[in-house]
Amino acid sequence: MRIVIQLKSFIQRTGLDGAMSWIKRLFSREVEEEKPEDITDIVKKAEQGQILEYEEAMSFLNYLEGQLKLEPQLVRVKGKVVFIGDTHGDYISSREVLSRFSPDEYTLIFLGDYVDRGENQIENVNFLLAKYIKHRKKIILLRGNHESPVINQSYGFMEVLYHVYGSYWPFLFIKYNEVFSNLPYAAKVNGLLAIHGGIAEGLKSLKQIEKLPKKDMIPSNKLAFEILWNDPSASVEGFSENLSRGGGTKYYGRLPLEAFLKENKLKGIVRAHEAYPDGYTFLFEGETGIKGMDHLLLSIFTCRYYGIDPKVAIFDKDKLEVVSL
Ligand SMILES: [Mn+2]
Repeated sequence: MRIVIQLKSFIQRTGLDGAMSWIKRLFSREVEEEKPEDITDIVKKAEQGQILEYEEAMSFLNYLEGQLKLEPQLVRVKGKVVFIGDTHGDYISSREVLSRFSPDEYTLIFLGDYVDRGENQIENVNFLLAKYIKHRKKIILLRGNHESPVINQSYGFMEVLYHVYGSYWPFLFIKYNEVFSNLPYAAKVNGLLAIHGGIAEGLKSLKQIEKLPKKDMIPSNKLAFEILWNDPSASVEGFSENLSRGGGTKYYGRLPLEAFLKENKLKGIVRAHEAYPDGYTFLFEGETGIKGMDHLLLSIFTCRYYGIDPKVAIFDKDKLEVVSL
């Protein structure tokens, strides 16, 4: 409305030609303002493991937030994949994954928990986010339970931001968590479902995952919360409260997992979230039709900070192989 009034007074004062050149100037200015910032150099820095300046980190994260908002909550993948478990600031393992498994050949599905605990949390998460920007569709970063401000305020990440960015830390803490709250919850590849913790009580169909809200920071959605937190257990039948983790987290047994797989025509589930001594474990013996996987569930861990030999799983068509990193 304001523009219309200004335009009328321009036409009265300068005639139509003057008004037209004013409109052109107005539009060229608006186009210029909306032009996205060139973050190529920032992405390169992040890829090389260099710590970003505050302004650079903000541009990087704003760009990522815009992109991740558009990702579906359940990503569908085809072809050869590598599953990578928790990395928790283990920048060495993340680099090793990218140097051994080229995104030109494999889709790399990271199962969440990029920050907290480890020595290089900012380097690790920025490196993975930079690779996500560079190899769109071939690097999938799922959300873990540590991609939440409720958790990463207490397990290291918030403190690291404070040490590196001083008084600017709160802005980055919020921005990182806004980015995290837009990460997808699951990926489906050739009959396998990749997800950080596992199935949730009340989760019957993949459609429910697709419909989970974006930007749920805590998350407050019950299904989303359990997907990120729950653990499998051979000693429970259905679901039972997980007293060692607490806070409403649960164990899920064979029966609900079998029902979920059958309902959704899935062969099995690949998840992370637990640090097994060998870096992986199979649970719930059963027929999957996949060579190398005679159990319904694989749990994988890819962080070397627990005295663990980090593992990844390579999955190609009907064959799965767990290898040391
Ligand atoms: Mn976890």
